[in-house]
Amino acid sequence: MYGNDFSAPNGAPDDASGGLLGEVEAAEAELRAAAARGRCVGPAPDEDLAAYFTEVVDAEQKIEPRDWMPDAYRRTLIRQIAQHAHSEIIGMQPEGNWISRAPSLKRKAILLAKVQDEAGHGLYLYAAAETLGISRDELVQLLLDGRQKYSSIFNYPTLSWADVGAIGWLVDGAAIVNQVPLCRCSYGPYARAMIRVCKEESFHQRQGYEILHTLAHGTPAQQAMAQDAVDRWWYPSLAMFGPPDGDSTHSAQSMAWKIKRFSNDDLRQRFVDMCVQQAGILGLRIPDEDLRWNDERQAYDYTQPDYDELMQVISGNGPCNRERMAHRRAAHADGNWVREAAAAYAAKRAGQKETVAA
Ligand code: FAQ
Repeated sequence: MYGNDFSAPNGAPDDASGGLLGEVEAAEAELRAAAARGRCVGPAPDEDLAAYFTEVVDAEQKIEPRDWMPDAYRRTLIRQIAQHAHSEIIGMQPEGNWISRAPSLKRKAILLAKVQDEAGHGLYLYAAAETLGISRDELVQLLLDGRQKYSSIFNYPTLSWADVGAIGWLVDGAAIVNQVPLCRCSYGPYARAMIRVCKEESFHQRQGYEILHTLAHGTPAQQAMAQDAVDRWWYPSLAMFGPPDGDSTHSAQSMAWKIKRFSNDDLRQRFVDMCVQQAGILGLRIPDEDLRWNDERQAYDYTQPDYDELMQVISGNGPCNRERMAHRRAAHADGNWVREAAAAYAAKRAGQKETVAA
């Protein structure tokens, strides 16, 4: 973990992600324990492969790239991991927009490091997807052709410096709530990538929380800027968890395969409950008149996001979809010479090794 340069105010959770980091550590310990248990050596020669797959999943062990897996399981993982990787890469744009305008050298350095981390997350995830038999080049091409998705949230604009705080607190916060259970995903390479990603996301959420805390305790203009950012990012952040359970096409099967561990609505609820407490400490208001504690459910009642808007954004009609994709395509074209040079260098090195071996 990164250093701890921010003392949480009285009553704030030590970990701005609401103790989720402890769950990541527990998942990491479980991964090690699963590897140490019996059945991870592969099926016997005459064993039914589908039965072996089910047994491994039921026993909370990990499916590894060498293992047989149903085609639909492989396709689901490629879809989800690729969408996740693309989100990390496109997700660099809204905050990257503020690197040169961050209010101090310290803020600039922190934001630069955070945006670089997102690139790193994209790389871990593309690498995890490659273990399923598809290349990173193919995945990138699918994104550029508009045949694979990325998260709806990155199609909203960052209008003020406070938006960088709101992205950290709410967007990274939603990302962690969604991703901590993925540390226990049945596919080993994805679970392992998520453990590292979640540890870093926890730092990201904390930096956003600290930006908002500073603004919310600053001048009236700074307070207003922080509140305006939370007002604009709240509902798009709720929508990140996907359609409501009744409309989620993949949840039931993904949960049966232990790729997803909780439904979209369960995770959304967990996020709301976590944010209400933190908003109180920040001194910011969640923009929902109907938000109130429900004693019977032991959870907050809240207003759902606009799912028609989510579908519009997913289908390419959000405020910034065209701009984000145009930027990504231009960056890809600009980077062509780097890929060519790297390939030529790798070919040269391979040639040298052959000569030495001969
Ligand atoms: N945006 O049946 P479900 C981050 C699609 S990373 C776009 O419920 P599923 C870090 C879904 O793909 C954020 N599309 O689907 C960061 C499906 O379409 P398809 C990304 C969405 O997969 C922070 C259809 O709707 N995180 O933020 C969205 O079971 C700051 C039906 O939906 C991940 O990708 C959406 N919000 O559940 C970076 C986490 N929601 O493929 C930079 C991994 C749904 O059939 C800065 N992914 N769709 O055409 C997941 O956990 C899941 O894929 C869900 C969706 C929960 C997103």
